[in-house]
Amino acid sequence: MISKHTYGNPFPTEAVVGEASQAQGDPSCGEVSLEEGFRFSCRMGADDAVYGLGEASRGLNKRGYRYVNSCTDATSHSETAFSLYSAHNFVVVAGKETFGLFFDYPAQITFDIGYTRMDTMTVACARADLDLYVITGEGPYDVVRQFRKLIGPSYIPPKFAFGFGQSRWGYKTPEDFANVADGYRNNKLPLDMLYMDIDYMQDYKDFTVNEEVFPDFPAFVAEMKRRGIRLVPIIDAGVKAEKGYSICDEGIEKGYFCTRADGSTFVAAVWPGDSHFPDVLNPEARAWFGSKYQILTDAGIEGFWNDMNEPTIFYTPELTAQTRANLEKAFQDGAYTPDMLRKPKTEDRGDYERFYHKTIAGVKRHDEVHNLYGYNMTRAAGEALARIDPDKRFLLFSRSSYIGMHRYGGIWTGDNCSWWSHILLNLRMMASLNMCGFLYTGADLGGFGGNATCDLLLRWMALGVFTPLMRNHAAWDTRRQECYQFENTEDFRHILEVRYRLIPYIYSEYMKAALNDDLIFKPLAFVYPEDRMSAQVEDQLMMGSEIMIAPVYTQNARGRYVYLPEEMEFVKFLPCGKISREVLPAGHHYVEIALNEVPLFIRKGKCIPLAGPAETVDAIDTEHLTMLGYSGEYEFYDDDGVHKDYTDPRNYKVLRNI
Ligand code: MIG
Repeated sequence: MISKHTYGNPFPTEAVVGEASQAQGDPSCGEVSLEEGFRFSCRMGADDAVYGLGEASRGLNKRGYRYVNSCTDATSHSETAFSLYSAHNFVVVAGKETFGLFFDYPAQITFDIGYTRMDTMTVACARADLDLYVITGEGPYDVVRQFRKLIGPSYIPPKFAFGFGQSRWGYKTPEDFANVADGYRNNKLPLDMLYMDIDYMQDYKDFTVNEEVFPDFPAFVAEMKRRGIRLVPIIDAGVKAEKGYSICDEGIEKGYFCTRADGSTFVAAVWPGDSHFPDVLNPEARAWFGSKYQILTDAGIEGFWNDMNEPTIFYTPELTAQTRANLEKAFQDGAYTPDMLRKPKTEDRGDYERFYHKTIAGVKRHDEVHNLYGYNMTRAAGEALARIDPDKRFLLFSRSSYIGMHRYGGIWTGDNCSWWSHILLNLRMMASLNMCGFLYTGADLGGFGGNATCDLLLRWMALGVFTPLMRNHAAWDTRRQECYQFENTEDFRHILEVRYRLIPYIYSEYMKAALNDDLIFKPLAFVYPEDRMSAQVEDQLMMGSEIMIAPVYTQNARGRYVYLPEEMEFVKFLPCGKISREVLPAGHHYVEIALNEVPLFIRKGKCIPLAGPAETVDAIDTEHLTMLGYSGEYEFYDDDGVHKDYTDPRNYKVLRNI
């Protein structure tokens, strides 16, 4: 049951596409106060768990912290982080009473989940203009599934996007890319994508390619594709302010950029220097900005990643002027302290109050609709790509998002670090993101910031084997971490080989989840609701309907403890190409897992398909699959991975393990 409680005059975020009955009065699961903005509170029982929030720090169970949903260019994803890049305002309280809450509100909103008082959850925002959806059901899984129906179907990428991708901020020239391609191909390391970070552009100008460096870009794209590698360029939110740059000129002429209060075009510095921000909340401007992606699809590009779309702002002229004035005054007053030179935190800069959008609900100051920017930038691309080639799927993912964006693209989880704790964070986020509709997601394997070590990357990739987006990405100033940079290339080859052998299964589970508004990754408690221990497990997930994953995330560990809610077959992919299998009874076990092994657990009575090794997704032979696990049947989904005829009954096959 879903009821919708409307307060004030909500902004049409277009997050919800399904039906909910309009309720009168406040929800019975908590108390609403409209005294200062909006505030919802409810008591939590000692054993209640709280799930959801999508991209957020900390555990699967979100209890015991305060999360500020305000899309932020988050430089550190530590336990202290209140805000990351996205705002996913959905939680499920699971306990004696179980209910889901979606706060459809486009600006900053705070979830205090047992932070101020351990037994109380309070969700508060500055304006009482929102729709609150309350979902009741049989348990947390049922509530999540109803929510997923409410927000509409998840984005479906092309099949090649399930291959492995290599990325690094700092690849600049065709030689840089060719060297990485050689590193993979010459070492027989599977690879489907190379990501192009901002340096491919001319002066960081969106939809341009540095023509001196890439004199014949379409030929380069085609040559890479001939080697089985798709190039995936980045697009940033900020458009360089430069006379003569057609995107800038056109946007100004048509009034498609965000404006200041006085109507002048808003300017702020990001990578290209002074930049304008496409007003993606204005449907006309959104269509215009989206149409520019065709410049690159015409060159043969089939996928994009959208960055800096919180939007990130380095400096505004206003902030610079104000800082200077403050400093001068402090010098005069003898009150200068060195920390005055430090840039204030995003939330203290006031930049989001300096510009405006022309939305379907009238002119809005940016801070009132802040959390919708990345969503609508990616929607611009998604809608445009569907116009450019209606039958074809494109790869598309974003850094910032709001619920609703999951219909247009995936997300990656941004600038993590080469930390062991971020392997665990990656795992937990997968389930939380799935609850909010984001199925095509993954983290920067090996870590974006900091220096990866060989063992960290191996362990992290053994988790990445299961994430739909499997990409190794790092910052320019870190140790190189492509899979051929370490002494034991064969171990990386083995892990990648396991990924490609599992792609038929991963793709099948992805498609079934996307087509049925279901989850790929679930907390154990969703599948074993009667089992008290399952509710405690924070470092294992159920994947699809057949398997459980339990990555090793501790340095120098030879294995890990794992909890089995029921009998399962413990499977290890060994580097020699063999597979070890052992039936383990329900309960706690210590399982040994070497650095170069990939573990998974098959649920009792279930089986999964397995392909032979391949170096690209296109080369996977799905006609000759073997089965792994218990004897039984598996419902296998497959299609050409390119077009959109998902409902063709021929896409489903029953595979038997005898
Ligand atoms: O301010 O384009 O999260 O993946 O490599 C940094 C450079 C901008 C942030 C992205 C990261 C990317 C980087 N970008």
